[in-house]
Amino acid sequence: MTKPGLLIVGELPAWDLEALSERFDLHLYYAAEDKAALLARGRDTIRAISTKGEIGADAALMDALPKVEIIACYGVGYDLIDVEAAKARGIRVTNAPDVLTEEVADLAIGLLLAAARRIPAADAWVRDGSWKSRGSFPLTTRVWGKRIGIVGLGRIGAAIARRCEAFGMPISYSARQMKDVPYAWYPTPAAMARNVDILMVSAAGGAATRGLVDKAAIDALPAGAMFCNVARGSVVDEAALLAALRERRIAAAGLDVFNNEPAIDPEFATFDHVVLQPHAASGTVETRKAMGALMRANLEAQMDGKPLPTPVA
Ligand code: 8YV
Repeated sequence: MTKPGLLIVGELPAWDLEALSERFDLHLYYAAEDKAALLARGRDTIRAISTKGEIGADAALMDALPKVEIIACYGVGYDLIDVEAAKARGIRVTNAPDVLTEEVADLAIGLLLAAARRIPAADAWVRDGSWKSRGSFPLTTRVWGKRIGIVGLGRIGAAIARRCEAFGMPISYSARQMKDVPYAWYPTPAAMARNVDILMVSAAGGAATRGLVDKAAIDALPAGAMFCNVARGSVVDEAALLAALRERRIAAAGLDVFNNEPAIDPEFATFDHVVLQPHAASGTVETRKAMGALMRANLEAQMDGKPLPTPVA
């Protein structure tokens, strides 16, 4: 029996490609020099697309592959998949929620500690001999006990909040609706910002949250506040963030996500009070294996005519 075609839009680990190749005929879009030719070749046989949160899938891709039945996202955020276009074409969409929640929350706390305690700079201080030649590293900033405001208290935001409880941090959150949690609620990041020492962004991306952390929110942060984003660059007014970093109104920041990844605004790399990550919050072997397995389960369920484990459309 011929295997159904699967378009792999973004690079996946070898273990996923190997497992997927048992059920599918793989078309590696990311590796193809002539992408149009690859799509033309697969036009009649490609029945599924695997994509990533940071790549998505647009209507033009769907139109190039009229036999596609499912787009499976290797990630929880599917904001770059044109879900309306998929629905209009009868294409199912799935994501990979839950399996990465705790991992992303871990990196959020790690970024916060790394930025506040200047862990990368202190590491360099030891390596380059500054400890010996210049003495003690300059004093840094405390994290435990500081007031944190979490933008978006979904699965990941709640996992970050649980960790912050252990750090003795008074917790606030901004969300459209108040939730049944023992934390202070604000309807917007701007309303919350003046009352926190740390702003942590963990809201889903997409049109509904574009620029949610606006200039008003960033400018309302107390002088010396800290900032962290493990969500999407699009959720934050990046020009306002850059201005606050430039003027050191934000004293430390940990950023995993940006606009225009991976060609991010080069000014971020000029700041010594910012710790940068290459959109890696879910990037452990354990979690990526779980994400890959869930994506495969969705793809295989569609081919077998079974209910999809984690559909979003
Ligand atoms: C990426 C993410 O998808 O899950 C998400 O929404 O942003 C990440 O987990 C991951 O980098 C896989 O490409």
